[in-house]
Amino acid sequence: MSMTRTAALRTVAPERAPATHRTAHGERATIADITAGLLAPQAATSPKYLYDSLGSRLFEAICELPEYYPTRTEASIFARHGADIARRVGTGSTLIDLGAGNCAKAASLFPLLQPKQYVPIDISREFLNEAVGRLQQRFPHIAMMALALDLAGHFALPAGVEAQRRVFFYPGSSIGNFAPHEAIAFLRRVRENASHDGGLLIGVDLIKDAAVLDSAYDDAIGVTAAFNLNMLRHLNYLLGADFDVRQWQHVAFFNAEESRVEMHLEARTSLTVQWQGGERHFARGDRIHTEDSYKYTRESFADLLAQAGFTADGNWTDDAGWFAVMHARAASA
Ligand code: AVI
Repeated sequence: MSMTRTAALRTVAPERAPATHRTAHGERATIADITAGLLAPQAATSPKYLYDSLGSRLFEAICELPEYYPTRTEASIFARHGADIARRVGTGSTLIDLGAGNCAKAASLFPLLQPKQYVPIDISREFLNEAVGRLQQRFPHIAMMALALDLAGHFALPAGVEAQRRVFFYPGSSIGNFAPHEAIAFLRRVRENASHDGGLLIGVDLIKDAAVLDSAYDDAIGVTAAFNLNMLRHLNYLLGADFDVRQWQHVAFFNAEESRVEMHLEARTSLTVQWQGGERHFARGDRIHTEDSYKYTRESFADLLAQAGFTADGNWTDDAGWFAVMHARAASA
């Protein structure tokens, strides 16, 4: 993953302190996971560590940037094609929101989709409960059941979730933060939890001109750079590490061969990072690979859906063909 915002950690990283005074706040498994990535020949970290509380707020700011087209383009597709999408999905479903956060995207579709039950899933219970409490007042006729679940591994929906007409909602192109084989594995787990008459409504970012992609992930005022660099503060907190953020720079580019935007943090100078139980030297120009954001064509994503046990059944896009909302049905076994 895994990593999508679904697994956002929502922790708070304190200001930088000398390594000797630092304490690791991460759980043992987290520390082992990050250490293995930092010591790998090509240093890498899971993008889930981008999302401490500041990281989550920086991501919200990214969504408002003129360069970051996915959020507004997806919203424009729902605004323009909402009635058609609702006809395909059907009303009266059990709408299961994967990585719901503040539930705003799903809530904007309630008038069209008129779900019978709404099941938002997020890793943070407090965050969800607050959002669902407010939503239930606005839509008292929709049954709501908030679930705090980590979707990184196998998951099973509890008995209180209606078994019929389960429609999984996964907007925002978060699926792109999985490598394709991980995306298939994740969507297979979703398929296992879908009823025979269930489906999936998903946002997919499409391949486009490299210049558009490069600037979407390296904006003029540096919000995405701050989002990426903030991971180092988070790692300092989780590992008790002594990353000096000023010694690193944000690098992002479209890798056409892999069909993904890559984000890296690059050492601006020769340096050594220490943390509890490890250290690594980085030469000037060495990088830590922090995120991939895969881009698809509608055809290649339909193929991926088929490999996960879904049959593509309708898609909607914007005039420029930059983003797609796709609907798929659970294919019969
Ligand atoms: C959350 N996810 C879909 C974003 C993306 O576009 O891959 C995360 C992001 N990374 C940099 N900018 C936005």
